[in-house]
Formats: sequence, C-alpha cells, structure tokens
Amino acid sequence: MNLIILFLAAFSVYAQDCPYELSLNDKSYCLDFSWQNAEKNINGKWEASDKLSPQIIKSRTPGKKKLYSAMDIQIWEKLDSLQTPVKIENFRVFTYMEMLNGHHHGGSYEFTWNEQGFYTLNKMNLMAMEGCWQLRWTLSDEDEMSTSQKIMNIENFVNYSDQENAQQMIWCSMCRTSPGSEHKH
Ligand SMILES: [Cu+2]
Repeated sequence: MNLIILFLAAFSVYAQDCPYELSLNDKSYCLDFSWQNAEKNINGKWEASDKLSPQIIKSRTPGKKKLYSAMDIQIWEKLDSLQTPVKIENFRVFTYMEMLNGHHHGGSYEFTWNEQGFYTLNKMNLMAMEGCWQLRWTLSDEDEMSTSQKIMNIENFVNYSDQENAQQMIWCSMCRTSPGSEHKH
C-alpha cells in the first residue's frame, strides 16, 4: 500500500514537470501553459480584461463584451532540468473545434513568440457551439487535423455554469469517438 502511494506521489511530481510531452526530430520536449486574462476588442483596439481565460463566447454577445482567451506557453527540452525556454522553427499551437455534426474547423487566434522567452496564444475566439474546442500543435502552415497533434481539450470555461461545463465535457467525450471531416471557414 505504502509503495503504491509512493509511486503515485512520484508520478504526480513527474507529471507536473512535463505537463505535455511532444517528440520532434528524435528529441522530447515538454510543454506547459498558463491561462491569462482574456482580452476585449473595443472598436478595433485590444484591451486587457479582468476575467481569466478560458472564456466561451456565446452567440449574440455584443462585440464589445466578447472576451477573447489568452494563454502563455513554455517549451523546453525534456532532459534540461533548468527548463530553459526553447523556440522551435515553424512550431505553432492553434485552436481547433471538433463538432458533433462532423464539421470540424479551426478558429481565430494569434500565436507569437515573446522575447521574454515564451509563446503566447491569444485573441482566441472560442465560440459556443455543439462541439469540443481543443489545442493542437503543428509545424505545418495549415491548421488541419491531419498534420497536427492534440495537446488537450479546452474545458472548464470560467464563464460557464457547472452544468454547462458538464455538457461541454460530454460533447468532448463524444467527439473523441467520431473521426468526422474537415472544412475551412
Ligand atoms: Cu464549431
């Protein structure tokens, strides 16, 4: 019993060290992320809000009230215990939605490298739809399923009720089982 607890404790520490692992050119990298405050677009100008991401944007939300989600993303070589931030050529994280009706599609966002040494994925327009928003990474120019890999589903929206978040999780679990088709907006 004690051994099992020790093992689980060791595993959870390890898992926190490398929240998401990706392999590239025979090298392993770790990716970690932290949600930031969402942004608003007021008459074409971006402004910080006091609301944490992720924020779902419900249909008929007036333009000035829309909250666009933002996150910081750090990447380092898995074997580097100092977790020195690295920049990978052509690397991109993007938002993507798998829909229950099978019409999967990308979303709008901005992905940039910040001179402070991390990536920023912001201005994410996460519209409320019958489907599952997710983050995927790619080296390709296109935001497509076939040339990318899933990092995670976006769940637990800050502005959803517990019931709405539960519904969202059900949709995400349903999407995992159906391959569907891709189309561009
Ligand atoms: Cu959709």
